[in-house]
Amino acid sequence: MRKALIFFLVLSIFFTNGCIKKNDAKSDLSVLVFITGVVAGSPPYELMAQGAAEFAENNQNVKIKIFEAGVNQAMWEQQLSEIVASGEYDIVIGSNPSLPEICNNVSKLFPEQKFIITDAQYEGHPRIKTFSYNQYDQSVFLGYLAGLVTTSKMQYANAEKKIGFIAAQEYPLLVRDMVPGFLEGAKKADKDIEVDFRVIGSWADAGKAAELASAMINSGVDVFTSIAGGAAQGLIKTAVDQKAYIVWFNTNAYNQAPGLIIGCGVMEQKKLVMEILQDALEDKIQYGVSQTLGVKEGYIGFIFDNPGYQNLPDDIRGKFENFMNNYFNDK
Ligand code: RBF
Repeated sequence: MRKALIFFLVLSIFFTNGCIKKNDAKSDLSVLVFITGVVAGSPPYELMAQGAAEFAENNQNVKIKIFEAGVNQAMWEQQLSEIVASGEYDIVIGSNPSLPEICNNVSKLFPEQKFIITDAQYEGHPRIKTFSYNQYDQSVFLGYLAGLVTTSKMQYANAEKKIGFIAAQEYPLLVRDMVPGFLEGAKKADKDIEVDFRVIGSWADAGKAAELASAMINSGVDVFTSIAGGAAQGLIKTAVDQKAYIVWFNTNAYNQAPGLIIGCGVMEQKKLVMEILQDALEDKIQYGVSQTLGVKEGYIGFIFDNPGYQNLPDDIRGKFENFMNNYFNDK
């Protein structure tokens, strides 16, 4: 009888401990990836979706749901509220400068919900964590490369010192950091270079982007960049048809127009998303604070290892690599 009692006691301790351990370790993580637009054609969203999917593949206890909210920005807050209302997700992750305000509003209705947002800056909210990329850095070095090419004797470079920037929409990060950075970088190659800046008014209208690019080529632009999501396909098409060069933000796009896309930057968004999810799993996210990640931190870079870049004239590559080695160390 006593033996049976001890056996029962040991068994019950074993099971209780097991249960407590399971709850304490909080080994399951349910994640909503809230895409403020559509994934295809938008580097920040493609990289975020890839990072989350790969992390979930490697961690069976992590479940992700990728939700595309579409390009109608007026609908994003309501869509997010409706999903969060289910209470299904431990964290929501997203990537957009406009998300903190939206999450702050959603948070008033669902105060327990946690949000982690990249490409945004927001401090002081106990359930919102943000990471911003130093896009000024990337704009400066892509602008410098564009400046070297527009003033070169390359096949499709003309005598005008004019480069182009096509944006889907104006927003603070773009008008305060990216366009000025691009111009400043170009002026480091030649102080007389001008930037022709145009706005499409849509993240999806490739036809309008193509039209703008064509008009800009006619006015003397020979090197472009863009921040336009899927609409940037129109720029690529025009550059291929009418022969102009492109420097590309955030991701490897060299093979979309070989010989014309001559420089690609990178944002390490996939790496960051995987790190975020690992930290979330271990309950190590510091909510309420924002972190900025740039070249020095290893989250903004340039893809040298591609014929699209390697086939540029030696003197251009020499100057560009010198710039990359010195500029970010001296700053
Ligand atoms: N970037 C994209 O690549 N695709 C998009 O659909 C997109 N939509 C945006 C909507 C808003 C309201 C804002 C403020 C930015 C958007 N961006 C988009 C820009 C993106 O967040 C990022 O700043 C740029 O891609 C530069 O890295």
